[in-house]
Amino acid sequence: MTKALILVDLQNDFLPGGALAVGDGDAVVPIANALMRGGCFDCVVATQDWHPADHASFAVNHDGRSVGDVVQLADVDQILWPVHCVQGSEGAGFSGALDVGRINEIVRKGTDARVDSYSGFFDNDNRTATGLSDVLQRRDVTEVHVMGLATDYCVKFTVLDACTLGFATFVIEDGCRGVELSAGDCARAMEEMQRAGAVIATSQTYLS
Ligand code: VGL
Ligand code: ZN
Repeated sequence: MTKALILVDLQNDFLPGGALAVGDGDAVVPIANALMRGGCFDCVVATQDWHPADHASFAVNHDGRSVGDVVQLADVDQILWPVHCVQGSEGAGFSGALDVGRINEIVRKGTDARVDSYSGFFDNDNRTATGLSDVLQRRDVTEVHVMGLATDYCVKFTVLDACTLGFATFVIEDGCRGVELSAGDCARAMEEMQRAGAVIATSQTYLS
């Protein structure tokens, strides 16, 4: 068994005060640090939402549309978001509290202006791979343990793809926080991940 810890989008824009803040998002950073220091994983991979300024998931890039509207992008429903995680910006940077020195690989996603990428593995149209699966394969990873932001978007789609790709997949529940646009989104996301074959875990399991 070769185990990877996957840290999803622990970036300033998803933390309190950020452009697309996830409630209590900063609470998961100490958990990520403890897990990295715990020595339980063979490698640590961090994903980074990394959009060009003209990205089509930004409401400002669509005339007459607002944040929360849904449009069609590459034939899939796309929720429009505030401008966030623009390549090279402060908001796209990792949390200053994150122990980035322990990250072995960084995979960037959402770099194509025309299509979004919630999953760390593939664009939302499922046509283009980000490179995460190659990184894991190169390191002979068989088990992925996923935590981060946001439960109901990037964590969920990363976990669902990991299951589809055949990785033994674990979600570290207390290491995740969600956007919760509608009440119950995070609970539904956890159920969906579990139904797809992911095991729901807590950070305690790794730290004791
Ligand atoms: C995310 C919305 C837009 C996420 C990224 O990291 O979950 N959510 N871009
Ligand atoms: Zn994004």
